[in-house]
Amino acid sequence: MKKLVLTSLLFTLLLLESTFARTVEVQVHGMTCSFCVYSLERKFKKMDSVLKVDVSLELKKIRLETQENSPSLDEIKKAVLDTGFTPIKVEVISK
Ligand SMILES: [Cu+2]
Repeated sequence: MKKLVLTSLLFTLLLLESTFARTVEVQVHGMTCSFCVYSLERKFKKMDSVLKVDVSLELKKIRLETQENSPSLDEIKKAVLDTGFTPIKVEVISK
């Protein structure tokens, strides 16, 4: 019984690990209101490899939880540009 619990716990941890493979933060120029936030959220939510989107108007930052190697940092930059904003800095926070 104990072994089963440990095994399932380990499995859950592994699953979480692969679900949140990478956190990326993007500093964005040009965000001024909640519509800006909404359009960026919508853009990234459409991407299959993006698991979680968090846009902060206050910090002018997008925080993404993505798959390990996708989307590429260039694709992230392009998505921000396509939405009408300027990506100032794209960095991988954790992997
Ligand atoms: Cu706006």
